Amino acid sequence: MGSWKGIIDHYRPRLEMDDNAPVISLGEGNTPMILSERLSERTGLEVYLKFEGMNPTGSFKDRGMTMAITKAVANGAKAVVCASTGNTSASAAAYSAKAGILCVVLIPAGNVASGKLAQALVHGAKVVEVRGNFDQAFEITRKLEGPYPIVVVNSTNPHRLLGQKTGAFEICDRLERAPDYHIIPVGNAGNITSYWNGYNEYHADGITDSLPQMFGFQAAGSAPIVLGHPVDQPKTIATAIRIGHPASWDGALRAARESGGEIRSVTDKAILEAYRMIASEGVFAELASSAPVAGLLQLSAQGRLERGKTVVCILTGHGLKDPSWAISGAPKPIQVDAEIDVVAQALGF
Ligand code: AN7
Repeated sequence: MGSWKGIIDHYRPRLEMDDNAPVISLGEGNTPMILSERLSERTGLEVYLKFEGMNPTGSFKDRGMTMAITKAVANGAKAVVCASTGNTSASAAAYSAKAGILCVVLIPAGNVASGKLAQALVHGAKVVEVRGNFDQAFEITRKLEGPYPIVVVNSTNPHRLLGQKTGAFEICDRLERAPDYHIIPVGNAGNITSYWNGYNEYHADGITDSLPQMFGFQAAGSAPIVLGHPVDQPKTIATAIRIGHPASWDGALRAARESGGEIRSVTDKAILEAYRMIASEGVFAELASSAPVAGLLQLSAQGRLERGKTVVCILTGHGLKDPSWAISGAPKPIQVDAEIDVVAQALGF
């Protein structure tokens, strides 16, 4: 689609957008859906990886942020704020820069991947590091709106969730049907809620004639929905989903229950293995984005998925956000003198 101009332009009638509002877009959406031959062979399913890391700021957050910032600007806002484990802040910073408004981000000190912090800084956001975790930063953020002239652009902002459902539309448009299974990481649980809304909208309008089973995966050390109670000190190497008090908890449960799916957890070890597995097939997604692949392998090993069916895993963010995990687990590069013979020898020729 050579003329792709972002999700508002493409899906406007489904997004409750005022026709005359100036659209703040960086060309988000229309992300690749990559058939994984290896995962398909291993599981006996047709496995697609929807690579949301290919959005303008490297994560799915851009689908909701184009909406939230467009609406904020239309309503006269001069400043927005979000709490973030990193990707929301990167996206909010970029779209605010595009709109020419102030962006404030509250992030958990020491627990945001360096690439995400770099993005917030380079786009000129006011970065506040909170000595605490995401949930604490989020609680403060919510209390800023109302008393202060600032709009919250976390996924509690309804425009965010409207935008994010376009991921489901793209999948159905591409497959020309709904997938049988949808597997997605769960942190604050906004995205699984949005996808379920999107699938239901297409189904209700008769564009698709079925609905996928929805499987959400939390990291084992940060799995409040699986445990059935909030986690005050969430732990996981997948910092993007290190969230113990998810805002859209009910939405995630509804998606799982209504679709016949489940909210489950995967260990950090399984996440890291999945991260390396998809990288070995050419797809570099961040740790949190590897949770659904770990989840696919778990579900498949337990015989929970019917062979021959179609499954889509949502790879929510790009691996370049946090290259440290890629480097630490790989063999060291060989260093040689700048001589053809030396290079050839080092290569074993
Ligand atoms: C790569 O950026 O919460 O379940 O503040 O960055 O909709 O929260 C990020 C979440 C999955 C979880 N994958 O999505 C934030 C933030 C990646 C993420 C999630 C996030 P939700």
